[in-house]
Amino acid sequence: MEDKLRSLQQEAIEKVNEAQDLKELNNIRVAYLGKKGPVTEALKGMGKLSAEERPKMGALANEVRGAITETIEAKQAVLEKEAVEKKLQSETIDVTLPGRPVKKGNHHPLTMIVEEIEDLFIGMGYTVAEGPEVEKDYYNFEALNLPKGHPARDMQDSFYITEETLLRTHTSPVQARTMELAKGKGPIKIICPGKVYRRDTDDATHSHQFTQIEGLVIDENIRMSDLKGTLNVFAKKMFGEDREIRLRPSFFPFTEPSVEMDISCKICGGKGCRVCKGTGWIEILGAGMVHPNVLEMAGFDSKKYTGFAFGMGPERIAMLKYGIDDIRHFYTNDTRFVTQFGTEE
Ligand code: 2NL
Repeated sequence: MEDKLRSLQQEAIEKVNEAQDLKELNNIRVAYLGKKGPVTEALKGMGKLSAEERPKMGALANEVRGAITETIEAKQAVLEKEAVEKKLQSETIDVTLPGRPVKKGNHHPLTMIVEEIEDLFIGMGYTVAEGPEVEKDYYNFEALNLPKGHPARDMQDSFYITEETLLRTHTSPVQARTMELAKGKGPIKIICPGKVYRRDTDDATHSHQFTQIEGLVIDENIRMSDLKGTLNVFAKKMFGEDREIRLRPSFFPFTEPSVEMDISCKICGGKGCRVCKGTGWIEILGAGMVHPNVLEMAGFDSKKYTGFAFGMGPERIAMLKYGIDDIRHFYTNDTRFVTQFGTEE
């Protein structure tokens, strides 16, 4: 029995020393020291021994058990340390590695143009006003000197929802609402950006939904020269200090007199080219002095107050500024198009 216990001890210690991981070590512990293991079995068989041998063998069995346990504990400490080190190694983060690039989004070119125009007018003391896209016939047409039956409000050109409501065809109703809220008291100095809708067949230069920016100034003694000065500042800030402007007579139902503003063509310097269709000038916006009927309908005394208004299409301005040849690019959401214009976040 003594030999058996000694060889068990040696065998167990050898196996413990060869153990590769904690799981294997635990298996060895169960195999040698567990309830059904050989050491326990040997202790159970002590009953058969003589009275002198029993304490000797008992002490030996305890010594063997103690030696195996000690070796297992020592090995366990080593393996645990190894396991922690291995984990630390595998989870190490190399902070010197270059990061994965984060794809930055960028503003839509139309948003950029609209914000640029807004900022320009905010800089001249205007505030931004917004209003509903589903609009009353009254604010979209009637209040703007376009009574029922007027040719410019042809049913064919607008998206009517009911007889009295439609998708706004311009942002002017925002201005009509602002004037009404002012209850006949100036000044008003606003810029109105937003989506508008027309029943048009989409092609390179037409869209059934597009953007408009209109401006309105009402006060005592507002004159045509104020309009011209304002538009001149706008044109130069937007298109370059070397641009010239010219005003041509035009017609809008809500302004009298009405004008259209051109800027000198940057491409050819005024000599005439494809972009300006040989004229040396490019049309940018429409404007005029607010029609007395429009002022009166909104509750302003047209003898005391005068005003000017202007309207432009940001798509057209973006197309000119960035050389875009098809208005549909703005709405097809192709990121190859959108990402070409600056990289603001
Ligand atoms: C254009 C021309 C224009 C206006 C818009 C306006 C608004 C009120 C009163 C008077 Cl409430 N006028 N807006 C005036 C002249 C021209 O737009 O070609 N837009 C793209």
